[in-house]
Amino acid sequence: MILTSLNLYQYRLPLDVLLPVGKQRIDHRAGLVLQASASANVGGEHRQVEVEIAPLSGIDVDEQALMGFSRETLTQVQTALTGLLPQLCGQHIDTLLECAEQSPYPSLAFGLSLLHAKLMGKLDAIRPQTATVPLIYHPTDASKDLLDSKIAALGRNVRSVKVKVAQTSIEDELSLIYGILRTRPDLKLRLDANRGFTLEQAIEFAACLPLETIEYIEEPCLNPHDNHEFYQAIGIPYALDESLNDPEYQFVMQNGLTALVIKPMLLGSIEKLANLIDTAQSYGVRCIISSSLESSLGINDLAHLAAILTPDEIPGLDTLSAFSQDLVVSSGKKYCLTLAQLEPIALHVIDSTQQNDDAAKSEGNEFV
Ligand code: OSB
Ligand code: MG
Repeated sequence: MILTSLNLYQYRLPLDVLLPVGKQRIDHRAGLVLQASASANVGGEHRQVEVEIAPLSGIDVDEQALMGFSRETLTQVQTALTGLLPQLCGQHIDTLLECAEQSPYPSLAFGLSLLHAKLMGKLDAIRPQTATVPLIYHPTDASKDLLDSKIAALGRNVRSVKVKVAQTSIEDELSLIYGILRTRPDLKLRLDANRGFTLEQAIEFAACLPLETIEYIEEPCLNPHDNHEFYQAIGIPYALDESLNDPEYQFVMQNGLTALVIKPMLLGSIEKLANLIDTAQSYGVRCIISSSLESSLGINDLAHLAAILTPDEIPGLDTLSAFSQDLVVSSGKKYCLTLAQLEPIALHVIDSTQQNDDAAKSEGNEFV
């Protein structure tokens, strides 16, 4: 298949409630949508697909730079893409994979590899994972009643919830956790400390937790080298999230490591993700595909990818409720922005002289 058109758009969506990015909060999300068309050489099968490319960087509600997630900025990715798209137009779709492997930007590598997978129809064949793990956190403005009603409203099919900890005080957070378990004693908890505790604090906090209800705690310690000692002391297994964002990260099995929280937009190409998942699972470590706060377009693709890459796990994709509108793909919100409503950054159509003979024979008229 040959890439026949590539169109790049920018989006910016306000959030109805603040979303946590580690310990920081954001009130909007911005990113890119890349739309590609491709045609088969012979037979003229034609496909058009879109992907979201949205590095998790930028500024938080206090105008501080977001730290610890994407290293690349949206502008860097946009500049890289603007240079790449004219070269890609007219090329075989496998060129997308070469560009993905060469890109220094994980968000771009992921986006290009996803574009390839979607053009190949690889995401169509599978029903997306619809179960999710509700995310519970204390938005600074939310009352306790609001949180209580969210917990009471959780479906009976919900088995686990993810709770942000190391955000307020140990007392408040323990009372939140015990409150959840009082309402729903059947729930298992995935806690996320985002490296917010010293080793001593992590131990003090975890010592007060009902052990058997905790699936794991994500990044318990400020210094990840302490995670293993945390496990020795308390016996609650931990998961890695921020650690995977280090470009030098290599999987190493450690005592107490039970899961990797995999955020594709922060990590890179699907091939790289699949290799990491294979390695981790060979050590019995679970892999939980998770949101980097993408819009409905990106989340929908992650739900498909999760069904393919981690069919036995429920992904962590419960971050759409904060979005005011859907983007390109409906998740059931009242408004769904279409590409026509977005700001185009670059529009490329194959030049008829670029087409090879086969493509010209089967699809020629379409490109003039
Ligand atoms: O701390 O795990 C985090 C989203 C963006 C950035 C950081 C985090 C998250 C999430 C996603 O919590 C939801 C999930 O993992 O279930
Ligand atoms: Mg986390």
